Amino acid sequence: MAEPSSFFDQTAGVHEAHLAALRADGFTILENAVTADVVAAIRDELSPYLQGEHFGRNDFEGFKSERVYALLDKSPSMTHIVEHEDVLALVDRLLPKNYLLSSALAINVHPGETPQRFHSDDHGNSLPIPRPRPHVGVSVIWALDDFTETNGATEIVPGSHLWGPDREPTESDAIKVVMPAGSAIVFLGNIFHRGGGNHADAPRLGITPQYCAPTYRPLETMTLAVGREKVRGYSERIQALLGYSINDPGFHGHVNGRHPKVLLDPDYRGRKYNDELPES
Ligand SMILES: O=C(O)CCC(=O)C(=O)O
Repeated sequence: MAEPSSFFDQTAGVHEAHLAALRADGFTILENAVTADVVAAIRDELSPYLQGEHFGRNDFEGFKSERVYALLDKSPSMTHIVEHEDVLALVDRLLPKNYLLSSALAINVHPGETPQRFHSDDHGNSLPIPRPRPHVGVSVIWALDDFTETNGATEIVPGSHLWGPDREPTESDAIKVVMPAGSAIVFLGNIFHRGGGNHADAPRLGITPQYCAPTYRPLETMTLAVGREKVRGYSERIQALLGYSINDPGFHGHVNGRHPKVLLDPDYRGRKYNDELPES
């Protein structure tokens, strides 16, 4: 499989430009960030789960949208997007160290689906912090089909991460995220957005890995959702994102007083978060 290119290496300063866009507008788009081979491999691995059996159970999930969760338990190729180096380079700058993978799900929006309600992904609006509030998560939506004007492209409300408590989004505030398959929108967890309605004649498949600050509970309990045998086969970075990590300062995330990686490797003796501490 051809390696996806890193556009950050191609043009000096592109990384900073994406960060500036994220801070000002709340989102940025990475066009053609994985190859068609990666898109095809993920589609292939997901196809057994996209047979019309997992439609949403409420209006938010979408009665005409298939939702498949725990993707790292189902599709090994998902690692290409979950630990995509350009995405993580941005998330590294936007979330505290030791951030976690909060969610990784597929959303296949079928024809006839209606728009979702506007929402933010990081659940921070349930905190006793008035808007505008800091983001506590970063979301990514990868297009596995072209996202078009008509097929249910994500709709985002530019700048709404900076809005105060007296403003709620309306349809006219939103723009459609039109992008070719293999592209991704990266957005702050406190920005308003929604899945669009699909008026086309074919489904629209998107994958959304979401990352959260390590002090928040991930949406999916990844240490339970992804089988340990599968986790053993993943990179250290993915293992850490799934929760086999310890947060600094302190001891946040330990298992019986030990680093959770002992559950993957009983001989693991690495000490927590800080290389200067002795092994434990
Ligand atoms: O599928 C999409 O475009 C967005 C879905 C979404 O925002 C969600 O379900 O939280």
